[in-house]
Amino acid sequence: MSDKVTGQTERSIEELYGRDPERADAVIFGRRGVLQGAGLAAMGAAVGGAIPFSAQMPIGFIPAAMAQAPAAPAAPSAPAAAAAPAGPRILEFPGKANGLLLLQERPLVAETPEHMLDDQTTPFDKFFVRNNGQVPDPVANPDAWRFRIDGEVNTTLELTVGELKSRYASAVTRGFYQMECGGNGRSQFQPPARGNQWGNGAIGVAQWTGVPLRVLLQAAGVKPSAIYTGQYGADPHLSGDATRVSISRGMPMSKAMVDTTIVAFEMNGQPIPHIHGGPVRLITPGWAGSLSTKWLTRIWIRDRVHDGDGMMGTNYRVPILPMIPGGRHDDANFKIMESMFLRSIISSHQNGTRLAAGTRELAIRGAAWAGDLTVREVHTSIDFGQTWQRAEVGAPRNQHDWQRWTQTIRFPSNGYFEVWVRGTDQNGVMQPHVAANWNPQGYGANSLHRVAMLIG
Ligand SMILES: Nc1nc2c(c(=O)[nH]1)N[C@H]1C(S)=C(S)[C@@H](COP(=O)(O)O)O[C@H]1N2
Ligand SMILES: [Mo]
Repeated sequence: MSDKVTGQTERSIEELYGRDPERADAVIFGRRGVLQGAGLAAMGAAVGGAIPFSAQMPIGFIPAAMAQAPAAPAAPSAPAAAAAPAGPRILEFPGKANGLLLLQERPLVAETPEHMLDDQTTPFDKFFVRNNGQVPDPVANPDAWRFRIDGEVNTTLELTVGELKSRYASAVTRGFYQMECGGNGRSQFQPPARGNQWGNGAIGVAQWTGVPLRVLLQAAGVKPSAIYTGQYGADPHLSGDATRVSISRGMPMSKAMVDTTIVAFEMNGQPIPHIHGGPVRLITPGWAGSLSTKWLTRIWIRDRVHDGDGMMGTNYRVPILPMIPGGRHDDANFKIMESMFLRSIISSHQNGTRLAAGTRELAIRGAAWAGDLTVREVHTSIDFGQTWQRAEVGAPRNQHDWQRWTQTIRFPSNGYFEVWVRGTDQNGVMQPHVAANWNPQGYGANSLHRVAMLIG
């Protein structure tokens, strides 16, 4: 144990963890990887209480209490701003709930912290926002919005939103579908991967209403040469350069033809709000959110894998064979991501929750999901993974819904605990303790979610 920490204040440990987590870990846990003596006392002081399960506390983990910097208000007063820790700011946007985290202003990107994902159906005000370009101007008459399907089809199909709703009324379907950014969980990667540093909150489940893309493709007549979609929206490139597009992704025809891939015009029973891509957007549940093109203008059916912006190199691709984290990569070792990943969250309590002394029972709940798959089991642990208790897991309301789970946990004493949650998918695959399969753009980080709780 280095004397760098011994005898110093709790603040210095937090700072050390913030600055250099690996070194902090070595200093606090020492070479034997067990919390004891001064290290244990310093850790207890830093997390704010005794740690009943300290013997099980694993080396290599940053305590959840220190893992996330608290958010600061969007427009803090000058003195407060000077003192405020460097954390994400709070989004201020018309109609959005107070508490969404502003990750970027241009393009506008905002995350829903896990504890705000406590609704079975995510309402508009809590729904995360991810833009790659500018937000296009809203239109006066949404029903007059036009989009087309062209390329490898017998006849180009051009439709207004009004025509979509009236001509295909009998094909309209609705479902509770996951919308999850391909980079969800990215902040778990060490070394940090390129892109928005999402926690687990680039996810929302809304009820989406629309017409299956398959119905429109069949109306246009898909040629045998059709391989892939190439999708375009009306959002201008950030630079304002009209010859560039903000993002253009595509999917194989097999995904375009399933009934859950829809051309949607309603979110939670209302016209899709402008910021979420209204009047019309694609919803491609279970796969990366980038395939759910907002402000839809064109679906180009292609005779090859689409090569638009966001399709090439390491964009939305994951390594076939693991690579050295932070090391050089070879484009040939990457494959296009399809299904999103297994994740679970605790939504009933925020990281850093304080409970009254003597609290011994607590009802907790959350969500779990796995892209194209379902979640078979959810377990929680309060002793750093030594023992696990099975939660009650609800059924999805339809394919690509998330599953909500509930549980009552029991604490043996007062002190500092971390509630860990871990999902198991229908194939028996579990979430890892640490994000694996590192890749330059940070896809697929799905380590278990941890919430620190201090009793007394
Ligand atoms: N036209 C357009 N569609 C888009 C995007 C975009 O930048 N432009 N971002 C995509 C990405 S990366 C995600 S994760 C989802 C986010 O949808 P939301 O903002 O409604 O939550 O929209 C997708 N559709
Ligand atoms: Mo995304």
